[in-house]
Amino acid sequence: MKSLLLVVFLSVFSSVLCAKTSVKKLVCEYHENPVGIDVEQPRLSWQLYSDQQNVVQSAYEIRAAGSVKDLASKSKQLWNSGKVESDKSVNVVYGGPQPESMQRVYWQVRVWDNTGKASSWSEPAYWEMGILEPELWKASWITLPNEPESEDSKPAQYYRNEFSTSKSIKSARAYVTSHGLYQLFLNGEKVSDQLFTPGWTSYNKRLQYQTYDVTEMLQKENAVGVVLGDGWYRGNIGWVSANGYYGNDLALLFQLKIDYTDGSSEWIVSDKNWKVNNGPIRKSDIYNGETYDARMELTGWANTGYTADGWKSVEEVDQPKDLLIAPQGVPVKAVEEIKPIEFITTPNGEKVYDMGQNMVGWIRIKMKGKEGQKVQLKFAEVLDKEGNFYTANLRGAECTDTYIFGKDGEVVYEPKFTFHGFRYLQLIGFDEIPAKEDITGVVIYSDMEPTGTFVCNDEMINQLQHNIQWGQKGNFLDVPTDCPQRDERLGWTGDAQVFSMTAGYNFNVAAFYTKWMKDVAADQLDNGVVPHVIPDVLNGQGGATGWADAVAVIPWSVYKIYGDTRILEENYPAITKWVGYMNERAGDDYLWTGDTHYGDWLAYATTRSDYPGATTEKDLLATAYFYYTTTLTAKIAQLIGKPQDTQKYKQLAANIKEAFNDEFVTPNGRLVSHTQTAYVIALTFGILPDSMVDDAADYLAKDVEKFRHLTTGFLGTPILCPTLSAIGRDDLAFMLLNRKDYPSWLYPVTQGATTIWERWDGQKPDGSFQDVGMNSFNHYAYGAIGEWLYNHVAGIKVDENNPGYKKFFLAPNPGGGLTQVDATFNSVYGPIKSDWKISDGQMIYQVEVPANTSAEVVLPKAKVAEINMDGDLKSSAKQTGTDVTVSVGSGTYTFSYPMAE
Ligand code: RAM
Repeated sequence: MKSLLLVVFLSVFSSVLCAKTSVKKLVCEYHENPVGIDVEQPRLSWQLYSDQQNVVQSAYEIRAAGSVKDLASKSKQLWNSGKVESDKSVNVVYGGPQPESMQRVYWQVRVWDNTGKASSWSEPAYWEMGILEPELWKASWITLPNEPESEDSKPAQYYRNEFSTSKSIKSARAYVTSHGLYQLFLNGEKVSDQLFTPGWTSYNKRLQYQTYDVTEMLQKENAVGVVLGDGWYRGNIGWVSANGYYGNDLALLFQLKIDYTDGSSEWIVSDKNWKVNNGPIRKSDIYNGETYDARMELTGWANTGYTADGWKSVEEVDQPKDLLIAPQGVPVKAVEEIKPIEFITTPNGEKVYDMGQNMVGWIRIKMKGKEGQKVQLKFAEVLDKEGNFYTANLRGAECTDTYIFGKDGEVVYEPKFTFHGFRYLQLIGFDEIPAKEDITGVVIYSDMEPTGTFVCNDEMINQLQHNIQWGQKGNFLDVPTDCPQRDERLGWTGDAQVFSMTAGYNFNVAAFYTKWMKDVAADQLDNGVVPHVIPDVLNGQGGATGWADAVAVIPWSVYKIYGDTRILEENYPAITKWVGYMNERAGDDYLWTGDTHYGDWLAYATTRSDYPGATTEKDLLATAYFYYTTTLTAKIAQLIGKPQDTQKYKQLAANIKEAFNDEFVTPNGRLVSHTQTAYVIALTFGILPDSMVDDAADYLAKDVEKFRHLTTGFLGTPILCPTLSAIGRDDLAFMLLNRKDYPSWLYPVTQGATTIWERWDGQKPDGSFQDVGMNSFNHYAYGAIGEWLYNHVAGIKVDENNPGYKKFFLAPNPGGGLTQVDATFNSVYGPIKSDWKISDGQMIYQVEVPANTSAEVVLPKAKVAEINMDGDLKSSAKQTGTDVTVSVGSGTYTFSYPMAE
């Protein structure tokens, strides 16, 4: 008895001890301990953890100082927020004195929960400012003088210099950027795992530099080396001018600040004393690949003591420094590695490795050869129907890495400044085919934090989810691209906007989009037109409905997912300019007609004479999007405190709505374009009068019932299942999800797809292909169904009125024969879980709600009296039709009940 009491006492005691809330995951501007930022008022976020239920933050205190040690010293702190009564734990604006260039600020936070108990102080975190004043750029832009003219790609450039340090070093930072791509080496070592630096921005207006903490890498005698490749700056990109869109000359800007322990500091900068040479990388082109001639290797070039015979003196060039910015996005890295699954000799005799996954990056290969021997690696997404290596869909992109051996023997090679989108690797010119172990697929993408998982009991749907996630990995390479393989790979706005909510389930995309939206604003034309691709490399072509609207839709998605209002404020001028443009094009009748658009791009089409395809009139789409973006603008104006604008845009929206209905809708709710896309757009955008919604919903349902398949393209597809669900036709939505014949989401899965295809029938059942002119097998747009899988099928749903998942819905919707779905989403407050399972008619629903949030659980086909749940939840359970809703605070909960038929 005594011992039992002791156990009870101990467990109560320990639960009291654990009951304490802890504070973790401190981030600044969505990054953990970022070094080199230039956000003037950085925002700080943290997460609360507790093993108790219903935990809410009632207050917080932040303190900041110049060192960890000074955090606790009131007199030395830079800032102390004091105890702030607030439940805000995401994006709290730093309120201390404006940090200076290169200043590091340490911070920590403690919170009080709703019982008034204080947490301990969190572990310290920090951020460090970059270079805020252009005058602090002490380095000169340097370049290779008298580079020979060539139509073709030119060799990469190697820059070097040496310097010594005389005293003991406290800290050292390198600040680096380039025209073209760079890789930085110190004393022969690569400084960072970041790839494709300085990243891709609207180079003529915004050019990123990176900051590296190199304190540990410096010695007494040092060598700095930088390689520059063509990249997006002067390589082939877009199709307006094949190469050199931003310029024809590569250039480097490098400066290193060394702080010594005696308080003095020193700058090492790029200037006329640097030397430059060409080396083994003879070509480095994103589309065409890399050519590496090992006979021209500059062994030891980035180390001290290298003689640099034959190197030239650089030329200093006058290039702007006032457009330099610190990165806000997510660095590209080699995030994963995969191994081939099979070696194939094709009917044509090609030697091919199958990597088993359509991936983006390159191959690292261990191989043998003889001096002067040339071997080539070629890349393809698919094999043709005979099983041969198929590259026609890469269009003009050569996608070939060429290696020439410098001497007899074995080498390990991987390229530096190119990437390929491929599943199959062809080996050409080898005497001996390297073994499987010697081939590695290096998978590169913006290293976003994975935030979502969706797993169900249907393997084909799981494969679809896998394909959606790999589509995102392959196309989130500093900018959201349409595809990663052919001579395109551009930041297409339409694709990005339809996919943005899905993207935000799979990975944390807040920082990624924050950066890209700045390029959208930078490249917007004076008249408000948003270019089709961002960064704009098509000379300002733009202004297409559903594409240009990315300017409003993506900030709105980021607001919903992360509760971020700053992105709304920052993009508001660009958003209103775009609405202004549409308004002008529409004119007095509020109908936007007659302009050129992509429309419901790649919608279902046939050659059958009695049914040519599902063409939705572009004027209808343009006017509908004009309405939708105007309604978003009204909401955004409201949120950022512009009530007059809210009224203005509400009125404009009302005018467009009236005009739309007069022009495109019959009195019985039939749309002039009687297509699935027209109906889902009209219903989801809320452009129809209430009295017509049921009729329009009926038309939509009848159309789906008639075809028993989707007929939608880029604009309709993302909202097809959501709209069917919203009108109460989950049966049809699941029917479409489960369909395996073309056109459907699962048809590519039946064909072995490992990414989302650009077209519903990229490869036909007989193995033949769609039009080679446009047939990517890694295009994420149709993957936008992912949002519905997460928010409807799994049930993790954001509440737009309480953005960032401060309050959200857990509302699963079993259907389509699924019996189990397990989903997670790592929100800015912490992990959310929604797992449901039906067995023998019994529903078991397990959820997790992070601390400092709450959720409305919606249990389908339930009766209050029949639900097993925590006793204290019963009182809040409400029967609404066939559902029961229960309000829950943070914690984990299980509900089980017999599901009504
Ligand atoms: C194609 C792109 C992209 C699409 C445009 C309209 O070239 O691949 O996906 O947005 O066309």
